[in-house]
Amino acid sequence: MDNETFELLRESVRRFVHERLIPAEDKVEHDDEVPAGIVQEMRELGLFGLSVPEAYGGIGLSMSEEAAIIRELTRASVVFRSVIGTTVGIGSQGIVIDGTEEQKQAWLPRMASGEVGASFALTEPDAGSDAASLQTVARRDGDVYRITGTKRFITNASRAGMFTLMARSEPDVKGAGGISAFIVPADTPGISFGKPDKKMGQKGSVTCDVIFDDCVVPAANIIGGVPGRGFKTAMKVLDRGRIHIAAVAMGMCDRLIDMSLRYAAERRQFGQPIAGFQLVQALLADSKADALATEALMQSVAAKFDRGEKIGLEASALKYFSTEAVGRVADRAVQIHGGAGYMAEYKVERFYRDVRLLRIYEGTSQIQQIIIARDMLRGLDAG
Ligand code: COS
Repeated sequence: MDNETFELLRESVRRFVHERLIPAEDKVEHDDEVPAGIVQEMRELGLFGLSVPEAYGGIGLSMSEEAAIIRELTRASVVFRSVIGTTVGIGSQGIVIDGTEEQKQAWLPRMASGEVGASFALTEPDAGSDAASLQTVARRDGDVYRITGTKRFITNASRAGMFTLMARSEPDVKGAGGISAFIVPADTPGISFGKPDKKMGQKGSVTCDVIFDDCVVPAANIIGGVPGRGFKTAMKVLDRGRIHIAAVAMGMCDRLIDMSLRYAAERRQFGQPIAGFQLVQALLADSKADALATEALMQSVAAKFDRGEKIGLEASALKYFSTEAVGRVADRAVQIHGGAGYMAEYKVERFYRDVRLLRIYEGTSQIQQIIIARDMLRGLDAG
């Protein structure tokens, strides 16, 4: 995208955040729902199509550009990002990265317009961090597969028009090699939903179990058309998703630092603004250092991704660092706000709870550490 058009997009997202999203934050928290009017405005802004290539009706941003827009968007409560998150990220990218031309044409334009939401169905009751141990079965039956299993904590499941679903299609192959990624339309008979999950934070984002009971899906719906490659597709999607999550952490760092700075400058104790005290300044400075380090790492990893280079280790390091960093920033924001930081009215306690999830979803901090260390050790083996 040329610079001028990109800046226009960034500016309209910035305006949307300040004029529409931040004023709606309390209502979303209270109602546990993002208003339909705001979802519609997100469609009109093209936010569902950020990552869909222009050839398929999207805006076709590079990863660096997408990260910048997501950073802008998540200066409002991260719940708003969650509305588009799975369609822009993990739900659609399997098709973008590994899909056949027919699959791209069939699904991407409708995702880009926001007509069809996409969800990513990998996690199961007994397969979280150990994704390759998933048990959902896809049994071949002529030209179709019959899918049976339960997926857990599936974001936007109830809003989705399709699932990118990982299931075990090769009964004789254990582990990762036996898994295929399927496109499962949400209106396929046999799909039902569990109760909406009650969560620590992120009120207004929707997650629940999805139960697939003998769902019949054409064999042509295997992403890329070749069975047994679904785990790799999921891992590629997550590599990219981890850069996107770092942008979410970045946006929330910006917001929390801004709130902390303003509060410290206004709040007076001992006859002066608390920002005048060096112990408060230390908290502000540490948060700024965390944010700048996140920004630098995010930009370099996104640029490397855009150059088509291998980024597995870097994406994990970025996700690990940025989400731990925003956790520290949120904790300091509560501390700077003192008693007010513990009170719902000031929103800091809410954001503190909201960002806790960032260290868990799309791979826990501990999984990121494992990916980083394994890659380092592989480098040693290879000499
Ligand atoms: N890109 C492409 N291929 C990849 C890959 C990546 N980033 N990571 C792994 N693979 C490939 C491997 O090369 C291997 O292929 P071969 O057998 O042909 O060599 C295959 O996938 C299996 O990889 P591996 O042996 O590393 O799998 P493990 O079972 O050891 O698991 C982890 C790897 C732990 C990294 C993986 O299960 C994971 O990321 N878990 C977290 C899941 C997650 O983030 N869940 C969040 C829910 S979705 S919001």
